[in-house]
Amino acid sequence: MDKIAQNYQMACERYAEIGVDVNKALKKLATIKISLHCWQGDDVGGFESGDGLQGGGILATGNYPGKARTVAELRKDAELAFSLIPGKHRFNLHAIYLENNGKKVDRDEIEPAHFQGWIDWAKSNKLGLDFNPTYFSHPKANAGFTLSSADSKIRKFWVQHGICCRKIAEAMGKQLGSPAVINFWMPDGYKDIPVDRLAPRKRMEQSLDEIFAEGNYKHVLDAVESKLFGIGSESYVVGSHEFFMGYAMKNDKLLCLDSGHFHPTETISDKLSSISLYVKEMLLHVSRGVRWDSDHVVIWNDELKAIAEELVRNNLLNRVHIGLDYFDATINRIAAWTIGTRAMLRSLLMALLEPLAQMRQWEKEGDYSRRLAMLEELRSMPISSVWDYYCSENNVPIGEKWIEKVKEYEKSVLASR
Ligand code: RNT
Ligand code: ZN
Repeated sequence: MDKIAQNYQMACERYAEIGVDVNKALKKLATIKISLHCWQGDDVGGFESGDGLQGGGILATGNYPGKARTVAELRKDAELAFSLIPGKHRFNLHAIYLENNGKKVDRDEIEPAHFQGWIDWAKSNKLGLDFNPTYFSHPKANAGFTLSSADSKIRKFWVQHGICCRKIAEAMGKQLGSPAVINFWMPDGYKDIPVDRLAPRKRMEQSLDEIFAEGNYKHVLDAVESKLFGIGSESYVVGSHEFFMGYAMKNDKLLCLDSGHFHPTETISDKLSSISLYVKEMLLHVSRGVRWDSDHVVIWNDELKAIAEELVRNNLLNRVHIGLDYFDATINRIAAWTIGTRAMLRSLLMALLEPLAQMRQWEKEGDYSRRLAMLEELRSMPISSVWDYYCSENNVPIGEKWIEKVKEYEKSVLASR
């Protein structure tokens, strides 16, 4: 028996002592798909015109060399990331990642054909696809309002964009045999104090209603994402948490919770159980807020652990779609994908390795001492032996060895970009 298998054996015995079946946990883990966000690969630039990220209340900082400049490069980079992450997952595209063959195609004209290359690529890589309309980096978004614009021409333009995007998502979901989650996030808001907080929200509601009234799609899951504030929308964001929670509940949509979109001490982990009572499905944008920024690379911290615990403990894994959302341009972008996804999966594994029934029993009986003691002990149980075994079974590098693969690629491919 090799070392990995030996350590795994010992870990299984240790977990069995506290009543946890490791094999069962790994079987469950293998069914969980994470949606990797394409935009970490090129700092949210897209392939519309080559001008890169503009406005929209989000900002990618850093200029680490080697970012993907073409669809082909982005696919190659993503393939490397997927080869370093155990399991089969999904890829999450934005509308600005279309293939337009050098011709300008405006956002209200995009079609499934512009994403057929992505669909074919996903099929051959056994990936699911998710999608997002892009309501930023566009002259018609410069005034700070899109779907809630008071200018009816602008509002109509963006409604049409939403309609086009749902058609594209339907093509993705249908051809790949797995529904595409399409997430609506609009940056609309004011830098300074507005005197009419209601009118833009009414227009936003109307626009969304118009978009969702079009088409009867069977392979699309519509999600709406809230935000507290953005760069340039510090005082007011039209699509606040209350706005979108209400919209999702009323219209039977998925509510998207981005972990970087709340007050600094407010966590999304505590929201999942409550929201699960009122909306059927949710989308997560797992991210990491740091001071004003909502988009640092996800790491295995307490909030990530807590999110995974809530999903597992409340049996939400089949109702919550897990996507990642961050963009760091100061480190290797493939490393950024890999670090965040491996952290998410390890958190889920840790949550699956809890003696839940036992801890719930203690809680019911009021034995909070045992509950707290076990929660502490669980942190240093041999999860890494289980994780290493899982990686080896899935033919991906063990431990920190994946970094070497990224470094080799950096020398052989990224250096010449
Ligand atoms: C922005 C939102 C949104 C974007 C992506 C690119 O604050 O989180 O989800 O990050 O759509
Ligand atoms: Zn987000």
